[in-house]
Amino acid sequence: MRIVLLGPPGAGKGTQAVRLAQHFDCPHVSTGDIFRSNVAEGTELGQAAKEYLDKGDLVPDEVVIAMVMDRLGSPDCAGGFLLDGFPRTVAQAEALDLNLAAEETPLHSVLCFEAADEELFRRLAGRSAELGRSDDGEETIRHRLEVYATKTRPLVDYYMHRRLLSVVDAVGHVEDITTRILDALRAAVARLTGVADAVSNANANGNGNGNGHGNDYGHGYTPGAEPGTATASAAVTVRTL
Ligand code: B4P
Repeated sequence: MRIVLLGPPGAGKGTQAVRLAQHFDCPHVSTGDIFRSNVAEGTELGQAAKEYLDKGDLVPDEVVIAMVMDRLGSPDCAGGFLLDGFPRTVAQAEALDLNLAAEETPLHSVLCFEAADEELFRRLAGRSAELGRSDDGEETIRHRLEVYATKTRPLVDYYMHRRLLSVVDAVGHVEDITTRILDALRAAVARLTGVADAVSNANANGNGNGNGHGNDYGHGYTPGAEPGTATASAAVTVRTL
């Protein structure tokens, strides 16, 4: 599957992504992890990203977009991927849409993790004590939550409008949250199957769209979707854990 994990810092995207990548046997593409390993190795990318990470700011779009598009072009992503922490801005989401539409490999689902700010603070304080991450200090966490609200939260509407969004209650035992996610993915696949069935019925009934090009559905597009937004067909199954 091609899945995006969205949510505020500390919502557990990374925690769940590891489990889901194992479940679906697909690559886990975490922009945060890529930046942190580049910082640790002292690469040019790491040097460019470090000041943003330390302040809790987003790394500039052009840097992140080029990095992720390059990663998604790798052969191991051809069969699906889990994007953890990307996109984080509308510009990143638009770049992703364009890239996937060009490849006719649209997203299957976007999962938005939700948890109250107090819970996020508590978790990130715990992570700070455990891992000593440079962006888990109290002031930085506060700033990252503001950045999420202004820059990333608009993606909820963006993906809802494209009928790709499922909201996941991210509070509870890690295993229970994974179960919720798999349920949400099953529902998303069922929705896509419904779209695919409706399309084949419409084609069988000769219900073209009258534009002289036949029905665009066959190219993975659906009415009401934004230009350049492809809709995944549902050749996907979601097993129970
Ligand atoms: P990320 O690495 O994406 O990290 P995150 O949002 O802080 O955490 P996540 O939600 O993955 O939480 P986790 O599972 O670790 O981003 C770091 C920085 O990188 C950004 O601030 C930015 O500077 C930069 N960046 C990344 N992507 C970018 C982009 N696209 N554009 C620009 N800049 C970008 O969980 C947190 C803690 O909670 C852990 O300690 C975990 O053990 C605990 N936890 C998880 N699930 C739990 C549960 N159910 N109950 C209790 N605790 C739980």
